[in-house]
Amino acid sequence: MANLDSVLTETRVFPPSKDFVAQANVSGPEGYQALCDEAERDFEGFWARLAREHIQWAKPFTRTLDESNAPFYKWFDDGELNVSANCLDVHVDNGRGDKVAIIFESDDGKTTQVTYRDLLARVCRFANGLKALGYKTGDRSIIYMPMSVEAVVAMQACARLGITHSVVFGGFSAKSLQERIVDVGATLVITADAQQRGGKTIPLKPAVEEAFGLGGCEAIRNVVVYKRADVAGNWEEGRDVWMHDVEAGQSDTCEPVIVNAEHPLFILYTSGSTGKPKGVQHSSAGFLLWAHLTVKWTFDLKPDDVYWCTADVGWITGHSYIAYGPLAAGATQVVFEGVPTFPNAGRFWDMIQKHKVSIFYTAPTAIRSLVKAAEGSPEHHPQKYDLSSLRVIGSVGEPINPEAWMWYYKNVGGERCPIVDTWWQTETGGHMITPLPGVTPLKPGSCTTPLPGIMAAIVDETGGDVELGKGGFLVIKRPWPAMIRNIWGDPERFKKSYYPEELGGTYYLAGDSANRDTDGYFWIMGRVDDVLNVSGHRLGTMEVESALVSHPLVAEAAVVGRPDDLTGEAIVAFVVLKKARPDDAEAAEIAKDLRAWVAREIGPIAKPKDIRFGDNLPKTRSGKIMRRLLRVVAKGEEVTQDVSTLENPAILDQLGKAL
Ligand code: 6R9
Repeated sequence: MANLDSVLTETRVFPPSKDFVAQANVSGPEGYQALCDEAERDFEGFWARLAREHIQWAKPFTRTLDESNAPFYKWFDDGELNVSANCLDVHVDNGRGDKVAIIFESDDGKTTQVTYRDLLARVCRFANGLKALGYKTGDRSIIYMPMSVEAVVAMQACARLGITHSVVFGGFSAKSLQERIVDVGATLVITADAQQRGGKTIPLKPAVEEAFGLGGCEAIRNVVVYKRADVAGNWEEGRDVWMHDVEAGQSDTCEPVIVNAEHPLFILYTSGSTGKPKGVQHSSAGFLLWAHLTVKWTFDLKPDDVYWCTADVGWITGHSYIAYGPLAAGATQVVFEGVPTFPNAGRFWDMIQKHKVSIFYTAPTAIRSLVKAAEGSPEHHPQKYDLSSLRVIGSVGEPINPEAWMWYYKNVGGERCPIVDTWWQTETGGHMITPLPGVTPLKPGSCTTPLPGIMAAIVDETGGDVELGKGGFLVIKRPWPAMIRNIWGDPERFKKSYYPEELGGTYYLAGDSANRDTDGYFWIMGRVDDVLNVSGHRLGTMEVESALVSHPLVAEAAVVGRPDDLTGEAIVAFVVLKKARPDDAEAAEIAKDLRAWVAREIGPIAKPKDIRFGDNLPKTRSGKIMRRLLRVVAKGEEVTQDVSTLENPAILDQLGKAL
């Protein structure tokens, strides 16, 4: 993770090459400055111009930004459009129907190509099928699918009908799935019989059955199942239906349903600082605009590029930078079913070579694991592959440490490709602070400078600007089109989480701390709330604590993060059992049990790496758990901080020594 030391000592700077600048969509400091100046001069005019240029409106908007009910901002709100028509029909109608939209590579290395014309036809057939089942605008669907063309078809078909989708990552448990089905009020689930990853077939539909078994899912009328592996399972006639049967006999054309600009395109759940995940609600027009525009700006997308984002559609990155942005921009993109280490650690490099990928977007955690893998198996080192097709490489999800950055730059980018280290969030809808590859001199570990129109700043706890070089809270001072619109069903929580009164109520509070160096570059330090970042996945400490406490043996639990070389942060849980503190052998058994329990409650990504048992937790006299002390203990360091408010200082010793 970037820390203050790296900010102060990182002096390497990598400017873009002249050749790159000469051909870039946003070119040179002048190109960037012109856009920033335009946004400063006429904020609404800037966004209105971009929205007119990048969206095909069924009914043009006349109002750009409505701030009357801030922070519930509305953008382009008397305009109307259809998102799927803007991702598919626009290309087919403009003579680009034969262009490949998706190169799909399966786990076992088979490749299929889908043109824009094919994709449109499939989306239409599926949308018609959903219509025939009675689904319509305003309904909500849950999509619980593996990486596949079908997942993109499902999302786009929902968008075509104005059905608000909520994608649940295939690695999440039945319990997490059930909570989301209930919270979002879904009437439809789209899933697959199984997923294929790392040479294994992992059933998926049984988790849906299990979710139903937990109750509260009675509103679901259909479970549509994509047949991926032909694994037999429970089948409820009348409710369950194969995806191919839904499409069968349907027409290749389906009139897109025109919706308001503010119509919720999707709701995506993410972790916050309390136990319950937040349903981040996104708009149609504002989201689409930014997903499209940032693909052009940040990735410098050109008609001949082959673009590959390795994220899963279960995360925001897979929404903005697989399912919507690249399609709106008319890109040819790779969609990959498998994992980076199967059949060997050269999989990514092999795929870049094979498909002549020119834009590659992945996460620091993947890079770090591949650095390690390349050391262990030199035959799969990226330098053994022809990666000369690459021209832009990107990073997302967590701070990238300068060493991993340098490795990526040298070994994957051939010291030729700019790295776009993109800072953004589920809530922001798209990139916010990132280098532009034809503009920004790069510093390893810094996400550099805000995109034009994004008024990012660092403030203190009262909302006052801090001087350069001093850390503080990262905020966005003005709204932007792709911003979160609400937390589904919980407007109060939306206001409290993102527009706290303490900061004046008008700044968007990102929840990250950051520092700005004397060149104005941003350095993200990590979360300031109780949110952990494990392998680029957001997890609330409260979420993991609630899962632990729901175990019959557990009386109390506190969860903190600890820096980890591979996963960025690792989860450390401090647990007090209802019975006496166990001896080492028993502790190992119970810890194993608790890990499996958390995997069942949330998903395997939430499993604590380290579980320690104590007679109690360090608490203040008023009973508050002192997490800052637990963070020190978790790192294996001596507590040197002030512990005078601590009720039971001896406990620190016990937890420090405990297994
Ligand atoms: C897109 C995404 C958001 C949190 C965010 C921050 C961290 C993401 C980063 C980064 C440093 C980057 N984060 N990108 N930190 N540099 N380039 O990851 O969304 O899952 O909502 O996570 O991830 O802490 O607040 P999400």
